Amino acid sequence: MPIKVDEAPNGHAPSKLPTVQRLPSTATVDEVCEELKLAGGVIIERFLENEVLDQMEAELRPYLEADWTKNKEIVSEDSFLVSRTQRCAGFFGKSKTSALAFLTNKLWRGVSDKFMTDRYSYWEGPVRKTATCAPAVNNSIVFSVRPGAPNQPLHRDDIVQHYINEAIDVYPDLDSEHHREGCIGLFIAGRPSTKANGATRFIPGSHLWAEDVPPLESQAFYAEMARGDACIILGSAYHGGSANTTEDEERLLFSSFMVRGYFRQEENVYLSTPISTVSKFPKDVQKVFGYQRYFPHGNYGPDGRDPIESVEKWEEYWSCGKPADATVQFKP
Ligand SMILES: O=C(O)CCC(=O)C(=O)O
Ligand SMILES: [Fe+2]
Repeated sequence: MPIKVDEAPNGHAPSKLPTVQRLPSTATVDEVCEELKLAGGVIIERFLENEVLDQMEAELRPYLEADWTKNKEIVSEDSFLVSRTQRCAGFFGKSKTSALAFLTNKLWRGVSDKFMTDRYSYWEGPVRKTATCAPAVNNSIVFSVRPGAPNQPLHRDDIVQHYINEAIDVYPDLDSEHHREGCIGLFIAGRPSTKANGATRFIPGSHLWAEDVPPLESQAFYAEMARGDACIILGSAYHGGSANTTEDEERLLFSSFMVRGYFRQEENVYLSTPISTVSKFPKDVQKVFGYQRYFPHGNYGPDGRDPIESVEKWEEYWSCGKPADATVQFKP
């Protein structure tokens, strides 16, 4: 029997889901945070200027085109790593313009600080102490989603932090000692993002749901954006890239997440033990240092693969050399 508009087998009627707001880039940190607390996602119009986007694209296009030139189809067995999509992971290391555009943006830093700064109280002997932990960059990936790319399954990005969410009615006060969110993401449209060319879709209000509630396609809102608009989304909100049904449009999306700063090893082994030293260790020792993937989607290397495969090639990766056969034009 077809599902009526107001019914949903997961208990969240589409008509009762919150409305997603579009705010101007002059909105305050508090205004953006309020919308995120209500809907789990918000669109910010005219977030980046065309000149900055042009420069970001020029710096990153060669990396996107290199693999595409080698394999026009890029068929993926993994439905999460969508076919006909070229990704460039770690683009902050390859495009200084991009790193600074994201990480010096006061609105993004303000909002991500609000959601990701962790407050924690504990005993040290008889003394009750409180610590705060600032967020850190979780990832940076640019997606070039080509015609023919299918839907990415709806997912939460806090699966990477193995988060287990409980159902809540109202989002916690951001200055309290809560740990609701593992990460928060900023998607910037490098080209217009439409339902037809695969705009990110997400389920408004799903950031309040328990872990055992499955997402439904009928609940999704498509975050259509003009070039330069942005979408901020909580790690607990169900979302995914969508099918590109156009003949000739590329969906270009710059994406970066911030994570709670304690999702890492206590000692910064990557600074205390140079990679030139680690690369001479046996593979098993390299792995236990931290050069190994975990699932889902955790700790991938600079090319998106298991970092254990990259340790020996560290000089090649760290030089960030542009691929020699790269072209700078998008061709569908
Ligand atoms: O392609 C998109 O719009 C989003 C991609 C995404 O959510 C992911 O790869 O985790
Ligand atoms: Fe995602």
